Amino acid sequence: MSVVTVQTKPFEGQKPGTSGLRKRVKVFSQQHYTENFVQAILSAIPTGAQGSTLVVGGDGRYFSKPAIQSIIRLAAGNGVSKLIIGQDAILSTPAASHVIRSYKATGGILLTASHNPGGPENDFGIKYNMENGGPAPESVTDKIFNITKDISEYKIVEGPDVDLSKVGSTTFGPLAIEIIDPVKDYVQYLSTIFDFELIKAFLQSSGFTVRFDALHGVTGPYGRALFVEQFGLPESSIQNCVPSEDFGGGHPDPNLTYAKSLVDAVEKENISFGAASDGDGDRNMIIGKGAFVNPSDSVAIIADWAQKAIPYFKSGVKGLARSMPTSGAIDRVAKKNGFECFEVPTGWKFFGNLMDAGRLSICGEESFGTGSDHIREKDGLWAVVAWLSILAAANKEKPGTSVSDVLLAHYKTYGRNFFSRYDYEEVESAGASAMMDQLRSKFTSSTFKGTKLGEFEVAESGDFSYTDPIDGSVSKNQGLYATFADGSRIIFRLSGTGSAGATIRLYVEKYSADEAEFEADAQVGLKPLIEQALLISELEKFTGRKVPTVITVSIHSPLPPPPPFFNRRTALLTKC
Ligand code: VG1
Ligand code: CO
Repeated sequence: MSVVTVQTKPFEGQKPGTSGLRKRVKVFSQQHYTENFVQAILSAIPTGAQGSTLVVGGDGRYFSKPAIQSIIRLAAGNGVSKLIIGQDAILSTPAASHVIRSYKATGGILLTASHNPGGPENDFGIKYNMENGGPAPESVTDKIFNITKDISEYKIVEGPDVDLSKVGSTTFGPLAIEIIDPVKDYVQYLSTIFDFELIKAFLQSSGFTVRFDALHGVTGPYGRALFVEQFGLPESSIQNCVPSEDFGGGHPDPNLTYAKSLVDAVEKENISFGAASDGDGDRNMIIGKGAFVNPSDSVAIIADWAQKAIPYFKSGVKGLARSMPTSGAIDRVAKKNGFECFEVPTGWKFFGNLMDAGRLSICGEESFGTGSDHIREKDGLWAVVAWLSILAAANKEKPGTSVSDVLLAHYKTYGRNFFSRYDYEEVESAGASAMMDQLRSKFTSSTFKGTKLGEFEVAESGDFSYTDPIDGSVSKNQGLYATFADGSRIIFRLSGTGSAGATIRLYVEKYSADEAEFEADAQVGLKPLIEQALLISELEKFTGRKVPTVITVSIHSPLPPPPPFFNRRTALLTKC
């Protein structure tokens, strides 16, 4: 088997976004498209592809199988020593992060478009993770993009497809291949972080019931291993746990719209605890009967309970962090407990340096992402088991404590950060950019401070810029924010994970220490703020959109029924 050099031409737009390159399958399946991008990744590996060990896996979505065979040929052509591949091309994003770290690999190539739908008409994605197990920083993704802009050839070794269905070792020409069980190492690792025996005893003895929904994504086998095999729960405690290439035709996004069958089951069957995960297993949603845990609250609550409920944190919490648009609930936990707290741009890649430097233990994003320094990706099942640990600990103190009780107790101690996000998906790119440009000129003007938007007086505003405290790298233009005199905020940013057009995200937040408001509907309290945001942005004028495609609301109500107003798609629905 000898190395063959294949001539190619650059494709436009191979720029990795918030988390890798995401495009329609039709785009990825063009001749040379995937090969160009993978060659750019291999050429951009800081220590070189030659002699490296790479982990390869993903959420198993449509097009993963041909893509992985291309990666094998390219890896061999570029002198990679060894590939560690999840059986059947499967490895959840958190499990891949763990495998990279525990096998001391050079990095990893992850085949996923996360929560985006899959199938021939939908999305595929590829991203590169570094030797710390975390997503490549901007310096590396910029290098990848630059290479794609003038790539003229790539190197492969030709040969037959490799059978990925059996665990064990094989070779492809000069390349060693190890096919691993995608679930075993990860579940074993979680058992060292949490007290599985305690959780099991609580679930077996308290009458507390659980339903986990993998939404046909990659976490199905992981969920079965945890809930059925480890915690001894019945089969009825899991649903949609067989991974499918098109996620059963659904949208593997754990929110109250796409995990509706879970929400309905929790309400109708009186289930105490419901949880769901996204296509690649890094996001999570936590609900109880009549209660939805907003992700910004979830990370704050996990941080608050960590030392007493999770063995991994018994020796201490090093620091906390959140992405900029995530509500300030976690900041309050940090302040009370004397923990350092960081605000980073959107995207998990910004947490890694802080973790590597030993300054960050627990962090999260408002977009259903929660995690810790046990790996370098957000981790859906980790968050679910963290919540079960909290509930086990809370029930030890006071039997009968529900998800709803945990939420209310938290608000009573810290007050409540009301939060909502409006998404305007697949709007025309030019209009979205023009809207952001005019807003940028307002938000960055020196005269904006002190002006009034309705009842809200601007205290601070700008285009968020982040200087990494560890390596000093600067990330500019990370979102337009305005903070008002009463502490509330509005934020606008463009999504970096969409595969067509532009998606505008509007985030609003308001704090209340008034106990009488703790169970209120966030949508009502946030309305004046949302109105001002829409006025100042002139969103309708620039985009033609009257209503968002998705609304995520932070709401807590101890009374059923919770949906359908939590997070809904309106008539403008374009994707499903
Ligand atoms: C979105 C979320 C962001 C998250 C990213 C990847 O990015 O807002 O918080 O880190 O998705 O999540 P954007 O640029 O579209 O707002 V995942 O689970 O899709 O890897
Ligand atoms: Co994901």
